[in-house]
Amino acid sequence: MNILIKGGTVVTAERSWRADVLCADGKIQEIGSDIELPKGADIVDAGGQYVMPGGIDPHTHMQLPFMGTVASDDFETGTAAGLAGGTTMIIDFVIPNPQQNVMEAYNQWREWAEKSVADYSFHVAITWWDETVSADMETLVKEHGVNSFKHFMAYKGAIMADDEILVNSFSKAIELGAIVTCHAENGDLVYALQQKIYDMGITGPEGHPLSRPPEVEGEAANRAIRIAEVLGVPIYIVHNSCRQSLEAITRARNEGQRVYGEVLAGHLLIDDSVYRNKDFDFAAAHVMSPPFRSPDHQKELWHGLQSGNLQTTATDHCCFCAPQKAAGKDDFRLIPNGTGGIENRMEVLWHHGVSTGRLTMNEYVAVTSTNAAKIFNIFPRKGSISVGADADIVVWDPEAIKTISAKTHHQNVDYNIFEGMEVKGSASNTLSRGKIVFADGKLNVERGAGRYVDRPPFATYYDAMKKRAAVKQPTAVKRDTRPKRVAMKKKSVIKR
Ligand code: DUC
Ligand code: ZN
Ligand code: ZN
Repeated sequence: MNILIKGGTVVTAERSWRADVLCADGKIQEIGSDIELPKGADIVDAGGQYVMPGGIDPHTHMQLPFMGTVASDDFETGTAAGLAGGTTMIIDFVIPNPQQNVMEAYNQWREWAEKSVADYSFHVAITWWDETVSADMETLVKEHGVNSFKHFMAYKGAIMADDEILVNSFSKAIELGAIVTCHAENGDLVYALQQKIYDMGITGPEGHPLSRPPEVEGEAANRAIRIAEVLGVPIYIVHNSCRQSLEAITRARNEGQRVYGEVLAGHLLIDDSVYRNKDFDFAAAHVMSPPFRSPDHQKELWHGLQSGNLQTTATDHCCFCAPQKAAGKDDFRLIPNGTGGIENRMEVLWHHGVSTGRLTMNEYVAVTSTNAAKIFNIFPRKGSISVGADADIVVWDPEAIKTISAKTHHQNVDYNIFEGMEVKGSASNTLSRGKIVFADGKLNVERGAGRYVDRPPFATYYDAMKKRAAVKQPTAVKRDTRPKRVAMKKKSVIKR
């Protein structure tokens, strides 16, 4: 089926211009003025609207088995909710249990994701280390289109990666041409603080942010960045929530290090007062890690996005319903960590980013789509409106007004962290590889239509880095260890 998107303004990360866009066989076939409607093609009237690359959410956890339960949005419902909000691709995470064979976990996640209705890819978490993990990293990069490995510096006793694992995994990643990513929180500190706060008698959700102060995040971000610096590997810090981790990123970037930072829509727009709400269900619904922060941190995060020190926006979409959250009714440490947001990221960022003047439309496209495509090496196939790119497109109505609510959202969860927020601007039509999957407020998706997206390694950059690293290696000092007498004798021989 061919689709002609007619009369809109195309907005990319670089520029905006009036053009029609013709999609055929899942790709963008032509961009130009007054393209004639091909025979049999459908038309999308984009008059007065913007035609942008579909959103890429580089950080989601669909149906994640976590903290004794499983995230409620699976790959089908979660990717469908994304399409309803203009997000056409996710990068989710394979998270092996410690000691679990990494390829086994990868294959398990691939199977779970087969029901996706939008395109997807996987970062793979390194949660333990031995020679088989190293070999599996190689197989994943060389044969399965994985170019990013994730490290949880928190969740001690479960999936936490200590410094030894970071060093081993980062070293392997640079060898393979992969990027490393980190959830930056000092897991030992979190563990100790959780115990201390619980022992003080603070057992409710208000204990959650107290056990994970910003310093815990800043320390871990800085540590990971410095380890990456020494080993020469590019690093991406996920869900920066505070000034401290942003400072660590900014400092390293100013020094010329290849460091990237992600911020969640939730961290930009929701503050830590939610944890002091007396209603357990409400407060627990907001328990995620790192936690929501005070407004002064939020202001810094916006500045990070505006300055370019943070390049991507995500959601960490990982939903748990009230009965699941109730596991931590008497102990905040047992509340499953996670919140949703994939359906609303594009609209809340437009409303609070573009409409407030914090971001230009082109910057908006960069931080919601294009930068993620570039950092994870799938640009221009994804994240662009260009001939030959996948026709993952959102037609954006800047005048549409809606109030976000769990009553009307498509996410499979019983609350919405943006509940009651009125936004102006939202997706009117979403195209996934050239098919209209959302229009007139309705989804029209097909289970299993989403495709796995291979992400090749970063060969050129890494070859250069390896050469630079080789030059930087200290050369061994050659010493004449022979007894002095012999050396003297030789000297005299040479003289003659
Ligand atoms: N943080 C969450 O809140 N949930 C899933 C994993 C994570 O790091
Ligand atoms: Zn995380
Ligand atoms: Zn996450």
